[in-house]
Amino acid sequence: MTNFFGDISRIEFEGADSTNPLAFRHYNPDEIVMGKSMEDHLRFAVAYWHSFAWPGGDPFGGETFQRPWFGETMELAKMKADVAFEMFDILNAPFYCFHDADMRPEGSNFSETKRNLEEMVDYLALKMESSRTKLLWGTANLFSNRRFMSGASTNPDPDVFAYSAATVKTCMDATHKLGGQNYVLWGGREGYETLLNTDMGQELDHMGRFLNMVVEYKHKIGFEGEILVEPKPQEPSKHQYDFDAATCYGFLQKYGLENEVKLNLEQGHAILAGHSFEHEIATAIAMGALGSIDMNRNDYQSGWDTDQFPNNTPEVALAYYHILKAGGLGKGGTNFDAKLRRQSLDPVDLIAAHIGGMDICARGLKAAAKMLEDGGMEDALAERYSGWNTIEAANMLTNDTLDTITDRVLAKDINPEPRSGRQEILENYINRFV
Ligand code: XLS
Ligand code: NI
Ligand code: NI
Repeated sequence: MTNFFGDISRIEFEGADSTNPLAFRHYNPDEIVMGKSMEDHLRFAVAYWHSFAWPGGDPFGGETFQRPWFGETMELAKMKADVAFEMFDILNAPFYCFHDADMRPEGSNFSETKRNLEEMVDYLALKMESSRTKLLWGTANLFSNRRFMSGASTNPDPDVFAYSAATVKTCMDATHKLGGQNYVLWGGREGYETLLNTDMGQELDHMGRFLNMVVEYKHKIGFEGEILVEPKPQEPSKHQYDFDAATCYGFLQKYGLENEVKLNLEQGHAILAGHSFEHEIATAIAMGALGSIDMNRNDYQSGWDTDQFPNNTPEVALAYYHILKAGGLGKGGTNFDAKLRRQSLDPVDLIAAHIGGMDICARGLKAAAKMLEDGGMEDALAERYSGWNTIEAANMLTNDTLDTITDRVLAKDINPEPRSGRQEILENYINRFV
């Protein structure tokens, strides 16, 4: 066993008045909120990559973290896994998520890389036997290695398409073996830098075919988790094909996958797309495609995917409001796809970041539940749309035609009067709960 975190022991819930920096003030896993424990609502997951594999670089400088497990050997990969499970235990984390590349060293060819992954999967399976932390999702890193610089399934080179397909198969096998509840595809470099060298229609067809093979394989191996795609508008590519929830849903429909694939929505990606997080969540819910969330935010000034831990209760509360109203996260969860700031070098910073994120989400969840229990927003909504409860209105959505509607407008001299949208009153209402 490693002892990276020294004498930091299991983080406990101590209540809102606690001044202990290493305690939860709001996240009380067993507390029942709307008939379900907080733990079961939130389903927190630690992201293996940012917490244990990210070296603290930015565009102007490299590694600041210098973790003892950095390096491409199996021995170091196992040390990294040991430290990861040490932290899962300290946080009492119900889930974690990984990319293949976070947990295994790259081999000299595909077959060695595959072997390394399989050996690490066995090692993780062993660790999971004595841990309560389960796998929320696995995914393949098809964007860091230079072979993927022009995309994975959308690469003009069919050998990269093949390499990517084989990689995703091994990652789906790994996820299945570790009991993963979902499998995620984020289109890292599935997009383009310039149309001067890009056949967009062909690339989209390749991506559609690729995702169809993923779904086929899921059924073949009996994987019962959800397949999720993760929208993001740009970065690393200038234009990414999975721009936002609506774009992804259109893509899924075009390739016949709308009943097979759902969405993993990330708060920071919503901001990059010029949306609010709740816009993306509400869009996915309207399409029946909500899968899971990555609850890491961006800096509003930098315009960059800064992947910060959440720290804004009102924002998080509105996200959970929509999720709770739609019946919850299902097999999904709340993944912290979040990085420390690069000056936060100490092991305790990693723990504190997660405590803060979990507490903010817990506050948001409780606020959202109170709003729903109070019912003020639903009443206001029901009232705003109440005109649709008449037979005449309902007929317009079923039997009517433009002709019959026009006849009615003329016969009844329909002359609509605008009504207030009451936005400020509703904003003040929300303020009572956050
Ligand atoms: C990057 C994405 C990535 C996915 C997993 O911006 O958020 O971390 O969640 O590949
Ligand atoms: Ni992201
Ligand atoms: Ni993400």
